[in-house]
Parts: sequence; C-alpha cells; structure tokens
Amino acid sequence: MDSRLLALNADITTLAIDAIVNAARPSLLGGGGVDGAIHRAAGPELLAACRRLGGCEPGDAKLTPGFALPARYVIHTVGPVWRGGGHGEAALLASCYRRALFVAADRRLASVAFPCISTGAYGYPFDAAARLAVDTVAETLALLPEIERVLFVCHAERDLAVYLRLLAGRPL
Ligand code: AR6
Repeated sequence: MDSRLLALNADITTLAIDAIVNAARPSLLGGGGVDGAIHRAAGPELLAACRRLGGCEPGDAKLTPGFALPARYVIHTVGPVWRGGGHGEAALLASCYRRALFVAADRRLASVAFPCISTGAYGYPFDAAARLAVDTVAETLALLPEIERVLFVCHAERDLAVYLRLLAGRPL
C-alpha cells in the first residue's frame, strides 16, 4: 500500500494539517456528527463562507479556509445516503475521495485528513466504505505525486482496526 496513507483515531478538528475534509450535507449549512464538530471548532465564519458556496452536489467537493481550526482549509464533500447499495452509492462515495484530493492538489496542499464519509448518519456499511476509501485514495494518489500525506481519521477503536487491516493488505 502507498506509504503516504495513514490511519489513526482522533477528533479531526484537532489536527494541524493543510486540509481536513468535512462529511457535509448538500446545503453545506452545518449539521450533526463530524460536520457539527467542524463548524463548532471553526467558528461562525465557516458558516458564512459555506453560505457563499451555494451548496454542493453529492460526490463533489468545495474548499473554504479553516478559520479557527488548526487546519488551514476545510474541503467540504457530500457523501451518498445509503439506500441499499443499488443507487450509485459506491460511485458517489469514490467521487467524494477523488474530488477532495483534486481540490487539495489544485491548491498545492500536501496533507489531507478524511473522516469516514457517509458511515454515520448516512448509514453506509463501515467495512465497505473503508475498503472503497482506501482503494480510491491509493488510485488517486498515483496521479497526484504532490500530495505527501493522507490520513484516515477514525472515531472508534473498531473502525481504526478495519483501516489498519486494509492498509496492511490483510483481509477483513
Ligand atoms: N472526528 C472524526 N470523526 C468523527 C467526528 C470527529 N470529531 N465526529 C464524528 N466522526 P457523520 P455522514 C465520525 O454522521 O454519515 C451530518 O449531519 C463518525 O464516527 O458525521 O457522512 C451532515 O450535516 C462517522 O464514522 O457523517 C450530513 O447531514 C463519520 O464521522 C450527515 O451528517 C461520519 O459520520 C452526513 O452523514
């Protein structure tokens, strides 16, 4: 596996890195889960900046400054709502990871931290989402040598164990 990929357990809002990715909703106007945590930590300027973006389609990604966060930027992406797997969910989730990395590379950002997009309120089965995340990021990084580090930020020991197995090339 690409040595630029790492997984860890952390609150993503505490990371001092070029960009953290937000698992947002299409309005980009805040919500619960990691989205709520990012807005609380970044302060009200983030909501004002998101308002100016005019929303985001599922599978797309848009950039704002990080404001009060230790991260320089936030890349907002909108994952798919899990509806059983037959509604293009995998293609949309892969697009979130790909688009976020291209947005980062366009800004010459070298380090990006992802939460486990769609695996909370949006209900995507965790192991399948993690496998898709690792495969998509590895494929995309092959096109983006300027990106030096990608973190998969988990929020539970069990979730981290899944990522560590995938990154080690072991079966789940
Ligand atoms: N740091 C890292 N990971 C976190 C944190 C945190 N501080 N908090 C939660 N997670 P979710 P979704 C993990 O529900 O499924 C929002 O209301 C969590 O354990 O935040 O994409 C939006 O506005 C889970 O693995 O995002 C949307 O409406 C992961 O973050 C909707 O939820 C994603 O869970 C998006 O749903």
